[in-house]
Amino acid sequence: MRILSGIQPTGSIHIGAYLGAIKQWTDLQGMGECIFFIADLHALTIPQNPGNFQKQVLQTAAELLAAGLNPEKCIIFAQSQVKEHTELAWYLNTITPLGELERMTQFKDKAKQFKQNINAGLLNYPVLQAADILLYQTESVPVGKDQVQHLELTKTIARKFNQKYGETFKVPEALTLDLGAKIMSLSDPEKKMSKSMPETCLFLFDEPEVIKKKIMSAVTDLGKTIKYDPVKKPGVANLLTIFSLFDGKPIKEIENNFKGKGYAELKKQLVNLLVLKLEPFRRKKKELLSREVYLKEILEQGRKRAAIIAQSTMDAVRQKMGLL
Ligand code: AQP
Repeated sequence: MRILSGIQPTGSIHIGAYLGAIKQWTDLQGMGECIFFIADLHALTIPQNPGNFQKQVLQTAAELLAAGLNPEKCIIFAQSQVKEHTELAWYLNTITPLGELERMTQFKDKAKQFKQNINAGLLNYPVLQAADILLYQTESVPVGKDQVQHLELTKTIARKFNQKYGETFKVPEALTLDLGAKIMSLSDPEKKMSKSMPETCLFLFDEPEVIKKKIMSAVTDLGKTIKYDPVKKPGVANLLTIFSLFDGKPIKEIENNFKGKGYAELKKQLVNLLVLKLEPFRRKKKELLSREVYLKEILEQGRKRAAIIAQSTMDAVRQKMGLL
């Protein structure tokens, strides 16, 4: 089975992306042919500083390795290094209805957030994402819940291409978790934890004092009972989800352990758990950041392996479309 997913180099990895997607990636390594990439082309749809961009990509590579990706068990590369992504995106653009792109929730959110820069790339983002996935004949895409709508569009595009030009692409499936597919913001538990609002995120590499500050000030509610109820108690439910996923214990058991105890106690124990569990990530990231040559070599090896698969798909695509 071929498994593929990506992450944008737009900031440090937060526990939302880790629990929703990257933890799945590390668990899937070795179970199939895994391809993970740094989506630097997608990141260009919001303003980036060219002087710092390369460093951001290398930092994301270091963070992915620190989070548990193993280059001996998966292919890791930077999206812009395999030119076939943009070529296929163009072809797919020609069969993607504009209306489908305009109704994408992420486009509508980003267009509101970046009013001064509603560029065509922001609208076409899901087409590039479809190209990323279809280029590798991917079967399974481990992602957070926020990406499911884009995955549905990818399936529509794949079917449309196959219908129009003959069977070419595998139709992929999203792989989302029952628990953790959408980790919520610490300051507004009705919204997704998101790195474009860094103050509401807990990053995988935050120092103990920062973890303490962010968790102790997480928004809960006026009640007292520690109960998993995402509708009535979204803040507490979010903290319980994070607790359960890092501790490996079912939510029910955690609820029982906190019977008769208050929110402050839940937060205190969650801080202790996170300080302990995140320590190896911090340590590995520091070590990897000092090894720039090694990081570049991993990305180069990944590029070479990815390019072989990408070129083979593109030979078939060009032929099917009747190009020279
Ligand atoms: N809060 C989340 N809960 C669960 N999964 C999440 N993912 C992101 N946020 C959460 C999943 O992480 C993977 C990488 O996502 P990305 O590179 O697209 O990250 P992002 O969406 O740029 O990160 P943010 O924080 O969501 O940034 P902005 O502010 O741009 O919206 C994906 O599989 C994603 O589903």
